[in-house]
Formats: sequence, C-alpha cells, structure tokens
Amino acid sequence: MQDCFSSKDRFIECYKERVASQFGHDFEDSYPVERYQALGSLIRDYAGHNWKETKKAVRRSQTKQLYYFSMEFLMGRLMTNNLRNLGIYDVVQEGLADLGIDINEMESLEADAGLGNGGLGRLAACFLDSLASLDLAGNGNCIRYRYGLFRQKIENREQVEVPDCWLRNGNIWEVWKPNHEVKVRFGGNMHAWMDHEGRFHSDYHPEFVVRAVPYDEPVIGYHTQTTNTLRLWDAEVDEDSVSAGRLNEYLRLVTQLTANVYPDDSTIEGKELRLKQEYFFVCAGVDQIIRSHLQTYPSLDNLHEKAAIQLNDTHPVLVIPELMRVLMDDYNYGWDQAWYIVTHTVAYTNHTVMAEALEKWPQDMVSRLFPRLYLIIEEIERRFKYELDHQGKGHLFPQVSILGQGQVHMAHLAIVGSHSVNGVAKIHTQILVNDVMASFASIYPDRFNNKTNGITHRRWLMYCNPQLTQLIDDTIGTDWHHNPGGLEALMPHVDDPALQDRFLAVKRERKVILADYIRSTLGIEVDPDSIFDCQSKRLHAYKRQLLNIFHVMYLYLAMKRDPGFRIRPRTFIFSAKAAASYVLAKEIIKLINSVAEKVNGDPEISRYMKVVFIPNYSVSIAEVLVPGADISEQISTAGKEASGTGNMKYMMNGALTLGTLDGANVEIVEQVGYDNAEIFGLRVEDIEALKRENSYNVWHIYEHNERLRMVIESLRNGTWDSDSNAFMHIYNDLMLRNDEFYVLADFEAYLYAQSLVANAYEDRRAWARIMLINIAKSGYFSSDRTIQEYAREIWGLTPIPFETTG
Ligand code: DL6
Repeated sequence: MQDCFSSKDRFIECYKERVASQFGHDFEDSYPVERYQALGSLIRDYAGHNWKETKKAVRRSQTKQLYYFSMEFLMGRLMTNNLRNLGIYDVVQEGLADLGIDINEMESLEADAGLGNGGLGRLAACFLDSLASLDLAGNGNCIRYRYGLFRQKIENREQVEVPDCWLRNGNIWEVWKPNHEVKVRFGGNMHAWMDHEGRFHSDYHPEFVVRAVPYDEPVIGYHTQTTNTLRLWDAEVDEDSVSAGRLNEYLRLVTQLTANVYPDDSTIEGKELRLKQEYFFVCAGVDQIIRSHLQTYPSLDNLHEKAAIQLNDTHPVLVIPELMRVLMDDYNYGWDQAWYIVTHTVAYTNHTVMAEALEKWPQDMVSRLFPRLYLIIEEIERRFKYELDHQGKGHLFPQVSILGQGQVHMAHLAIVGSHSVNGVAKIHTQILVNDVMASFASIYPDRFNNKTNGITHRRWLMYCNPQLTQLIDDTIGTDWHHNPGGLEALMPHVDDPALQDRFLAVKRERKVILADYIRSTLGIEVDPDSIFDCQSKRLHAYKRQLLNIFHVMYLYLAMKRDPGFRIRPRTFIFSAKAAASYVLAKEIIKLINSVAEKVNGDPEISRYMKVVFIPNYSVSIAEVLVPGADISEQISTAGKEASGTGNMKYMMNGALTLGTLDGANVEIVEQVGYDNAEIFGLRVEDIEALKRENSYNVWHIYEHNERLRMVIESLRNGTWDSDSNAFMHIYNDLMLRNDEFYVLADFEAYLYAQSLVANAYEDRRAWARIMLINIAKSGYFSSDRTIQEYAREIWGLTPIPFETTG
C-alpha cells in the first residue's frame, strides 16, 4: 500500500486493483463516480499510515493536544489539498492522464464540504490545515451534517434556497468509528441532593438518549508526518432507551440533530433544535477527550496540562458546565478542583460584536433540556457573584451576570469559565476590551488577548493560483512555502519592470479563467481587460454590499444622463449568500441582480461596465474568483466586521484593498502602507461621535447630495424594477430607520475612493507594483502565524516529536 504512489506505473497498478476490489469490475467498465471513490479511498489509506503514526507519537511522547470545538468547518474540496500536502499530486495526475482521465474531472466530483456558514467556519478549516502543517496535535470536533447550509440559486433575480446534498457522491475522506460512540442525554427529570459531606448526588431520568457516532477525517499536514483528525458526529437512535410508542419521536430527533448546519430559527422548535445540536457535539466531544486522556494517564488531574479546548465562538460553550458535570459526577472531583481543571483547559474566541449574534438562550429551555448543566451554571453564577462582591466589584454584576432577564448569556459563561478570551483582529479586540466586554476586561484584565486571523497560504495561494506561485518561486525561490513570512523577499523586486510585466500577464491569465467561468456558468461575457472589482462574502447589511451597488447604480445613471461621462471599463462581481430568513439581505441580492440585468442589457452602457452575481458562493468558487480580482471590496461599517478573512485571500493574490478601517483591513494597511491600499470612510471614533451627539441625519445628506438623491430615488421610480415597491425594505431601512450602517454617510467618500482606484489602474506598471507589494506583505496573514501565536500564548502546544527511523 505505502508504495502505491512511488511511481506513476505503480499508482496505475494499485488504482486499477482498487477499482476492481471495491466495485467488482474492471477499471475499463467502471463509472466516473466509482473511479473517484476508489481514488479517494486509495489516498485515504495511504494517509492512514501517518495518521496511525501521529496518534502513536502523541501518546508515546505525551504531547499536549488541542481540541477545536466548532459548529462549523467549511472544508471545501480536499482532493487537491490532500494530494499536494502528501506530495503525490504529480504522480496521480500523470497516472490518471495515462488512463485517459483528467484529474480536474475527478476533483469536480467532490462536493464542497459546506459544513458552515461563513468566516468562522472557513477559519476553522484553515486552522486545521496549519495545525497539521506545523506538526501540532490539533483535532476538530463538529457535527456530520447531512446537508450543508443551502445551495443558492438565483431565479427571477431572487435568491432561492435548495438543499445542499454534499454527501451525494459519498465522503471519500471519512472513516466510520462505531466503537467510539457516546450516549448523549436530553431533557427528563432530575432529583438532586447533597449528602452530609456536601457532595452532590443526582438521580437523572433523561427524556431522550441518543447515540453520537463519530466519522473521522484525516487532516493531512503539508509535507509532514502529522495527520490530525476532524471528528464529525452523527446521531443514531439508542435502541435500549426507546420506550413503547416513542420510536417516531426518537427517529425525528436523530434525523433533525444532524440534518442541517442552521436549523430554521424563526420558530421556537428551530431554536431549541440548534441548542440541542450544540449540546450534542459538546457532550460527545468532551466524552472523547476524557476517554482518550485516560488511555494514557492514570487520572484527570492533569487534563489541563495535556488537553486544550478552544471554543470557536459561543456555540460550544456548554463544554464548560459539561466538563464540570463529568469531573464532579462521574469522577468525584470537588467543585474547586474541577473548576481549576475546566478553566485551565478551556479558552474562548469571540468572532462578532453584533448584538444579535451574541447567543442567549432562555433559562427555562436550558434547564428543561439539560437539568444538571443548568444547576451547574447557577452555581457558577453564584460563585462568580461571591467573588466579585469580595473583590469590591459587585457593582459590575448587572453587566456581567450569566443569568439575567430569563436568559443564559453564553458569552458571559464563556468568559467566566475560560482562561483566555481572544478577539480576531487588533481593532476587534480593542472594541471588546474597551466597549462590548469592558466590565469583564476590568475584572479579568489578563484574560483578554488578540489573535489576528489568518488563512492557509497553501490553499489560498499555492494551490488555487499555481500561475502566481510559479512566478513567485521563479523570483524568490520556494522557502515561503514552509515559511510564508518569506514572501517579504519579493520586496526588493517590486520595482523590476520585467517582473511587473510578468505579474500583469499572470493576473490576466487568471482573469481569463474567471471570465471563462462566468461565461460558461452564467452566459455573461466579461472583458478580462476591464477592472475586476470583487466583493464576495456573506450578505449582511453591515458588510454594505449596498454601498457597492449604489456606486454601480450611480455610474449607470450618470452615464445615461451625460453622454460625455464615460468610465474605464469595469466588471463588478458579487457573490454572497443571505440567510434564508433575512428579508433585507435577500432584497439586496434582488437589487444587485436587477441592476445587473439592466446594465448588462444596455448596449450603450455595457461596453463600459458589467455586473455579475455569481450564485452559491463557496470555497471552490472563491478559488476561481480571488486569483482573478483586481480590487478587493472590504467596505463594512467601521467597528462591525470582527476581522474578515476574504480581505487576506484577495491581498495574497495581489488585489488592492478598497476598504474602511475595520477588522483586519487595519492591519493590512499597516503592512502595505496607505499608498498600496485605498482607505475611505468613517472610522470607529467618527461613528461613536455621531452616535454620542445624535447628529446623524440621512435626510440632511440626501438633501445636499444630488448624486445620492438620484440613486435613492431610482429605488422607487421604476428604474430597476417595474414594481416601485420592489426595494421598499432597503429604502425604509435607509431613509425611515436612519441607515444603521452609515451607507449614505460613506457614499461620497466611497465614490471618490473608487475614482482614485480607477486612476491608479491606468498606470499598469505602478499598479503591478502595488499588487506585488500586497503579495509580499501577505505572509503575516498566513494562518501558520496565527496558529503559532495560539499555540504559544493560549494552548501551550509544542510540535509532536516523531521518532526518526533508520
Ligand atoms: O473570525 C472569523 C470570522 C471573521 O473574519 C468575520 O469578521 C466575522 O464576521 C466572522 N463571524 C462569524 C460570526 N458567527 N457567529 N457567531 O462568523 O468570523
């Protein structure tokens, strides 16, 4: 097996054998999906050797391990990634070619594992790649959702959600591990009492017991032996606990638990299901950690020295009371020792300051579903209050209480029960410390820290943009593959006209690939010599796709009105999913598509601009889109985007950031300088001042800005849709609810910034220099740097010491 990839001929031999043994017929008679599955299983088995060795090395050396608990892992496709990380891509590509198979066809049979929603989920996937590539023992823990978020289609200019059946061709990477199942209990009755020594006892009769059964995926490091595990939990009925007449209830619960990443939370049942999902993977994951720890160590006394748990946002926060429960109820620890172990094991990352995304759960729901955990949460709260009173900080309690107004504040529980709380970009952490979590920061000043996000430079440069990778390698060698900070070595070359020209040629090649993709999937012809201006991310009012489309609307209206006004040709590219129940966001998608229809269908204007909305934004689409971008739109309202990671992907592929001083944009500008990014708009302090003085008035701006008035009026006068009410939510949000995200306030500054960018683009070599500087400075945003910081400053991880052979 281990020599199956040693040469092309050997690969062909093994591969044919595998098809025959797996499907019972000759290779020549096999279907494409069978060939794809056989290839996947061959690669996975090959990775199995290092997988086993990693587990052995961790156990033997007693290396500390990380468990990354995340409700989301947006893994994307893994075929190219795994082949390249294993260093066997060329052998496989050549072997397949000899068999008449294009490797790209095999890759296209793999569905994106869309086990998530947006930035937080993709970050988790980048982190797994970096952990393994840095030889750190870091495992992912999540749910094996049978359907991804949803597949977005555009029909009649509007978003339509259809199921994302990502498992249709199977998941070639997973291994079913029935021996590691865990029983998870929900609801029911609990009788609790204290004995005369103050020990807690309980008699618990759960309403449901569900079996959590893991499926493991290998996470393969780049050119290293380390192969970690992403564990995805599936739910199955626990035959032993189903009482008479309740089978259907059980079947419904296990089906729902793993059906979808985001249950429809517009109903109370949907909300409750989400909470059950959170506990489901928390309970299973904690049990796994305990079992695995006790295989190596005699007790749990040193759990915090050998295991770190990172909570990716508040979704897995029940880890804190669950681990307390296990330590106290199952292993007889007293409160203080259990609390010490828990708080020294668990750390929490915050990913948002948006109030609606800071989770709160009704107390009665939590106590009904998890009666024992709820008692523990109450006790955490009681002790926390006692501690505050003793420190003379009792006055802070109303702002920091875990239980209040009938809700459990999950972020508060996370902060109290962790030893580290981090934000994901400098400005975001500052906002947490100075504003959103200021009271907590004054209670636990040493607990807060920043870890600016990162992206894996392997997927987001080396693999998705081989043309640019080759150019960089030709210029500075390949050291940066292992050490992304080494991209800085490009700096002495950025003034070289020959390199600038070669870079422009590479960028054009990628724009042609993107243009081909747009033509073949959407039937829209775009000009690769136009400026490719891209905004791809979740659709949310704070991300301000509206500002971007307003610019397009302005240009269209201005060109129609004045035949003397013409622009350098531009292609505006959008890609974004809106949450299914988010009415305003869906209306913005409709507006973008309506503008696209109008602009692209106008022979006079479409020579100067095109508007493209690429449906179903995903990792695979980003891999085509990002390398072809000239401009990266990062235009969120200052203070709202925690970090952003799309901004880093675009930068790494040379696009110029057109952005506000928000999230990681701030650090991008710190790296490249103001000459090599275009920054505009209100800053956090400006917005604070407007709020303080209560001085923001959209009608004032509207009356004094004719260009803006023209755009706003066009929302209602039939320009984009014959129904004058088609964009009423947008209009009302801006004009009647005073524009929460300051779109109108930043409109003029944005138009000006856009005109500067257009001028800069004219000097092609100067533009190439800007792009090269962006690439050279992007090494800082590799997730390898981020993970090294987490490992050193939060987790206390050191590389796995593999035994050298020979
Ligand atoms: O940290 C990853 C990513 C950030 O880059 C984005 O700025 C932020 O919006 C996103 N947050 C979420 C929020 N989810 N919740 N809760 O995905 O995290």
